[in-house]
Amino acid sequence: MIERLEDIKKQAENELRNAVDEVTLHNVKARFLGRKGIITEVLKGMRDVPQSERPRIGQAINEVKEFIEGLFEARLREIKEERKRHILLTEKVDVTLPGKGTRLGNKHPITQVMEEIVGIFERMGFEIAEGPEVELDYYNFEALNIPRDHPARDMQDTFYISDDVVLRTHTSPVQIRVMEKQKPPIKVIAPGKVYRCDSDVSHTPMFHQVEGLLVDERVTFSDLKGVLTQFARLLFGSHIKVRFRPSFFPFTEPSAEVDIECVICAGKGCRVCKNSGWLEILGCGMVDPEVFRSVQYDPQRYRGFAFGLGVERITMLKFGINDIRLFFENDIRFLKQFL
Ligand code: 2NL
Repeated sequence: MIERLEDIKKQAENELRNAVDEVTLHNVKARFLGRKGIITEVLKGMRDVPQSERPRIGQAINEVKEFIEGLFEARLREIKEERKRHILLTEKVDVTLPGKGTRLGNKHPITQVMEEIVGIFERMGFEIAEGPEVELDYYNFEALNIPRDHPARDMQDTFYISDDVVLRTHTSPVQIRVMEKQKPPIKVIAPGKVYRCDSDVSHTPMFHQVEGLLVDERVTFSDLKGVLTQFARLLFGSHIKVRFRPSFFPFTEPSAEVDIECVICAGKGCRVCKNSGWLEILGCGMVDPEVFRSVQYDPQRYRGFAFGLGVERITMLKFGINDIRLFFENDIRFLKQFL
């Protein structure tokens, strides 16, 4: 019996020392100490041991059990240590490597130019006004003296929500709403999205506009020329040449369009300026008395000037972009060129 125990002890020691992972180690332990293990088998053999021998044999069995348990715990610690050492050696981090770097985004070019334009007029003392994009036909057309048979009112040009509701085609209705609520002096700009049923290289169904309105007693066309000339110089540089060319709008009289010397060819004539040497940047004029009557202002007492510009068009001129659709494709390679 004692010899049998010596053999078991040697065999267990040999197997535990050779186990290189936790699973094998646990399996070895189970084979010797488990409920159906070798030691349990040996204990069953105690029946055949004479009474006088039992304490001695029992103690010997316990010693082997404790030896196996002790060695098992020791090996388990060794295997865990070894794995930790292996991880530290193979998975070490080189903290001196350069970082991945976070790429910064930037504002959309339209937003940048919109903010620049709004900023110029804010510094001149204009207040920002906002209003609904889904607008009553009354505010979008009727109050602006745009007649029922005007082409802008055609289904082909305007998105109709119903008979008397449209997507605003300009931000002028915002200014009509301001005049309805406030008495002169009025000095506002209305930036925002506008909608027209149109789509090609220079038109998209949604685009951005900035309109401006100044109303007071004794406002003149010279005031308009001064404000808009200064605006063009601040936006395109103080050297830029500006001209006012007669035009027509239903809501202003007289009306004009403002051109700057072509920024592409410096006035020599090219494709962009259609060989005229000039580029149109905005439309403007003195507020038509009919518009003042719509908002119950006395046209004898008050004068005003107004203007409107397309932000996409100005941005294309400023950055030399030839297709308006690039603004709406959101191709990161295009957008990140405008930092
Ligand atoms: C253009 C021309 C213009 C206005 C907009 C306006 C607004 C009120 C009264 C009178 Cl409330 N006028 N706005 C005036 C002249 C021209 O826009 O070419 N826009 C892109």
